[in-house]
Amino acid sequence: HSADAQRTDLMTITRFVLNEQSKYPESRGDFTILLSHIVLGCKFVCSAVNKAGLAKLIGLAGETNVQGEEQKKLDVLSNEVFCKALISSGRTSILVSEEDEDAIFVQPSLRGKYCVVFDPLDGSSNIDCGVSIGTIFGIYMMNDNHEPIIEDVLQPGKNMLAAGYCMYGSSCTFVITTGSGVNGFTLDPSLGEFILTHPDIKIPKKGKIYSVNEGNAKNWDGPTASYVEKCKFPTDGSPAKSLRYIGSMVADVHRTLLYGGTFLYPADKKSPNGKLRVLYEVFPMSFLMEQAGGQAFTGKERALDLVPTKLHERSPIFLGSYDDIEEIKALYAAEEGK
Ligand code: P6P
Repeated sequence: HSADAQRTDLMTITRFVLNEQSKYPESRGDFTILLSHIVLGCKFVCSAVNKAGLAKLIGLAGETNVQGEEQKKLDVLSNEVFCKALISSGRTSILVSEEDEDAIFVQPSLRGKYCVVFDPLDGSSNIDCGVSIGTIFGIYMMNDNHEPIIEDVLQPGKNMLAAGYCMYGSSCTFVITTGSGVNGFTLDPSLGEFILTHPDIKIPKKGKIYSVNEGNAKNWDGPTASYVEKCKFPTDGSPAKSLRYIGSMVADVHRTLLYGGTFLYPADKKSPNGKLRVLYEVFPMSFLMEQAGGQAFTGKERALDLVPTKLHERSPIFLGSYDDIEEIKALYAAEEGK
């Protein structure tokens, strides 16, 4: 391609998804319509997050704004935007949000064949210091056209049709899998379009980075403690690994996907199931990792094989480069064998 040709051959997320859809002639475009509503939600949240800092300056966020209206907290606002966007798409029947204790059952006139699980603004405690945060989502097909019930959402992660995240950082990056690889798009604010910037992302087979909150070290179990020890004091003469921990899952996972290595939120004595939620944090990130050639492990089993029994249940998670996760699995297997 000449530079001009590349510049004019803009692969937008809309074109990309339509190309995907054309692979399924029988498709009626429902998924494409659903995804376009998710993308719209991300564009809105991106704009709101970028203004949050300014809003703080002019007294908008958290207090009453110049019009005397109560400024909504960003995570509440994001949740409302995604719920409205998903319901109005007419392609969903059940929504599960990190912000809502109960599932949302869409009114019959707007029901569609998908269930969407999402964290509208993961890591929102980091907003005020400008650390990257993100939206995480997963999409299931309804079991069949009966009256929607909660069991339609309590499916193992391996049943997910699609998963992704949108990271609100120095740029707005949308990463998605629909089961045939992982692709990354960057928002061009001048066009208001997500442009394909990271085609067919593959995670390095091994990495030089580990990512975990070392502050929990005193509560870790044996295998986790042994793995982290090996990262810091390798016994095979290899160089020690670097620790990178942002404390915002989308940012830590995005770095792991692009640079390789591992991201861990292990179980510990205080939280036997770790901290991260199965449906809208563990499953989507595990699906992406496997599609990029990596692995995702709970300490007991492949993360996507887990069958959730409650909407907001948690699970320990070890995800990242294929070979690095093999090491962790071996440490847990040895522990089992004792
Ligand atoms: P800790 C943010 O609150 C979050 O849910 C994830 O985004 C992040 O990976 C994790 O919690 C950080 O938890 O206990 O290390 O502060």
